[in-house]
Amino acid sequence: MTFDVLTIFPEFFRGPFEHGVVARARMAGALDIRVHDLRRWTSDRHRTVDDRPFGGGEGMLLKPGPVFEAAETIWPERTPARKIVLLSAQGRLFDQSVAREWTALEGLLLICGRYEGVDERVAEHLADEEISIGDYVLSGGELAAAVVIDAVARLLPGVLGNEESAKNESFSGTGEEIRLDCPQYTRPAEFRGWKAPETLLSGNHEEIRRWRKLAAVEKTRRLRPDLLERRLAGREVSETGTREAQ
Ligand code: 9D3
Repeated sequence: MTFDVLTIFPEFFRGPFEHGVVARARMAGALDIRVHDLRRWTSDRHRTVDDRPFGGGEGMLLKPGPVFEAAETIWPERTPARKIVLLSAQGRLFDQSVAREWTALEGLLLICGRYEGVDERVAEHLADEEISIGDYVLSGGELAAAVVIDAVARLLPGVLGNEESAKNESFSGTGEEIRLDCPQYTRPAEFRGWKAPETLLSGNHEEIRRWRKLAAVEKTRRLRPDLLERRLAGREVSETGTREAQ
């Protein structure tokens, strides 16, 4: 799968994808990440990518011209297996079910918003989707693009060494068992007077299994009661523990 990123801060992406799972997957050829400097598609002396909003108001917006030109150069052809995504604070919420859906794509082109936003014609006439990673204010789409790439890339075949480990974790499982991972402990068995649960040291695998299930449900109730309430309310729930399109 190929990820193309369109940004006015291409240097931003040096760090996140040069380490860890994504870096190894890249070297193994399981995925490709190409970062493009939006200013490459400007033609004026100052390489202008922004302008003032019509009707007045604070701040500047990304102009549509360079964004459209860039997208049309990067992908001269549109196909259903290639999605153009605008990252913006107004977008539909990104979650694990969206990440899973996108693993089926051949390519994702991620457009990083900046300044006060992006000319709306990008959302209306260029992007297939407008996506936010959560209800908080970032200063631009770059961190969000890195989050989306990480979440999708690690689900691709051949990316995680262990194909199973992507499944047995928080936010997966069937609609019957929506809960977070259980609490986990490692050595030492006692640390600063705090003991690891005895059951986990007992070697009784049946008891360990029951303890883990109970501890996971309790922790979910404490930190994410919303995940359990969705289930009790009997609303339709996807394999990821998130509600599907309503
Ligand atoms: C505080 C400014 N806002 C109200 C006037 C609008 C606004 C403009 C630009 C809010 C955020 C941004 C920059 N954010 C993103 O481009 C962004 C984002 C985010 O802020 N939160 C969650 N996901 C994303 S994806 C892109």
